[in-house]
Amino acid sequence: MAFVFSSLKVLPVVRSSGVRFFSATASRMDNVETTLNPTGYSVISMNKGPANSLNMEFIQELTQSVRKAEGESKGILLTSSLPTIFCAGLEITEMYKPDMVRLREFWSSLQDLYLALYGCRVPTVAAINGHSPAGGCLLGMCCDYRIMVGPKYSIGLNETQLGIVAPYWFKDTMVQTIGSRQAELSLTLGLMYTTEQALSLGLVDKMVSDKDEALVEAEKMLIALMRVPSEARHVSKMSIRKDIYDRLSAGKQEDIDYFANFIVQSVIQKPLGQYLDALKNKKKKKSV
Ligand code: CO8
Repeated sequence: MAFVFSSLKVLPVVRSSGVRFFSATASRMDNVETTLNPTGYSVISMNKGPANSLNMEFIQELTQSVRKAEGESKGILLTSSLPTIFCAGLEITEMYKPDMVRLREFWSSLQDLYLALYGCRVPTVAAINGHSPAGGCLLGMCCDYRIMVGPKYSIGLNETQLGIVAPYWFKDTMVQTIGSRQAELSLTLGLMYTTEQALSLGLVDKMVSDKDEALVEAEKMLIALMRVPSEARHVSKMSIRKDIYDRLSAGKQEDIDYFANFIVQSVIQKPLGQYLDALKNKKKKKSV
């Protein structure tokens, strides 16, 4: 049995593994729950049913949560409150027949989330407890270490399967994670990998059998990272990540312009609409 501190009240929380997981409730937004663990790190849990798809408001909540956790705690554990989905990537309806003003703000918000997480000053570990396509995979790759539940879930940058193209900063982050050759194969084919495949490619660092185990392993890695002198750890991390981080920081506006012009082309809108229909029809097929 473990305990959750809520408004200074200690509340018991039972975990199926019996792991003692002490935490203090810090804040709750519409779709993001953040708890402060007494070990000193924040657990940021995405909770936007049914799939944690990233619409603009959710993205902004996540950025706020990451920045707050970075300022107020010693590390971040990113996970999902949903049972089988870590994050379904970008909310496709944000990009299909979009309102142009919102589209630009949506993309700017995503850039901010990326920069906040990718360059985060405190250690970040993703406990990927379900499917993690496209933008979900990106969130995982932004973290310093990835633990994924297997074997049944999938992860990858599948953008080309939707008829869209992973932006250069998605691509560069993947190249940095799994190397140029595998990233090229992965992006051109729009591959989704099983947890086992992702592990063998280095797309994730550890495979576990359930979420409780993922949380335990994530805590171990966070403690190890938190023990390293923080400035040296962060400067080392950014010495690897700086080029991608700086290129996007300096080129945000140009990237927004490119995205906004790209996404509205009929050659892009058409397959996107078809993909969206296929997603919706999947439910109808399941129910017959
Ligand atoms: N956007 C909107 N709705 C979604 C999304 C999404 N990304 N993913 C799932 N949903 C919805 C489904 O339509 C469904 O809605 P409803 O209940 O109303 O029918 C609900 O969420 C649940 O989905 P499923 O029934 O499919 O749930 P499953 O557990 O069977 O499957 C998956 C979960 C594997 C996550 C599956 O939903 C899936 O594959 N979703 C699509 C994921 C995807 O392809 N995302 C890519 C988005 S694009 C992106 O992130 C980067 C874009 C970069 C743009 C660059 C342009 C230049």
